[in-house]
Amino acid sequence: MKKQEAMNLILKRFPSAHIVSTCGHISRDLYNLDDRVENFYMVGSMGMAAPVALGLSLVKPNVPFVILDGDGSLLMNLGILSMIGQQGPKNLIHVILDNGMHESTGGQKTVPLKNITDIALQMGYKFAVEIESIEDWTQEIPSEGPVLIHIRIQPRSEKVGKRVHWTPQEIVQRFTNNLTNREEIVT
Ligand SMILES: Cc1ncc(C[n+]2csc(CCOP(=O)(O)OP(=O)(O)O)c2C)c(N)n1
Repeated sequence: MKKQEAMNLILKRFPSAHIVSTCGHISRDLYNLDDRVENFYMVGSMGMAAPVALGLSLVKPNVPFVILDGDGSLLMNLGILSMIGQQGPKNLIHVILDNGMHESTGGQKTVPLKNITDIALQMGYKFAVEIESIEDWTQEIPSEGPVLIHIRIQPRSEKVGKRVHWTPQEIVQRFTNNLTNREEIVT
């Protein structure tokens, strides 16, 4: 599956979720696909999208959150799986876009993510699924979490889109302004 296809599936399945995306091309791709006020583009800090989203999901338990993580970013902070599993936020969906590399910095190979769905379940996630192709997506993905969706994506074949033009301060400002007024559950 292409990264853009995977992102479109996620946006369609969780249309009203606030999304915290990891640094590099994943945030850049989300920005170019759909620059919503509900997007929090994590600038610079690999491995920190998931902890930020965990904190938000605990403070705003009635708002759905999605993490768009990379395999490299998750590996940078694998311990977050145990923290999310232990805290058990029902409103948190953790998506790993796994291209087997650090695409953003030139394509250096990552250590392969094996059985990450089993590990997540052992850690306390309520549901975990590995997706190889669009056909796999037909199965029911629950919206009550914590859920882990491990999507294997192809290396990029097209040019990467433009950089996020918002400053980190602007990203925080528009995201939090929007979130402050948001309390209802809509998945
Ligand atoms: C702690 C830290 N180390 C290194 C970097 C540099 N860096 C930015 S994005 C990236 C690769 C991210 O890989 P992955 O999460 O797999 O996403 P992909 O680039 O493949 O989309 C690296 C190494 C960083 N931002 N933070």
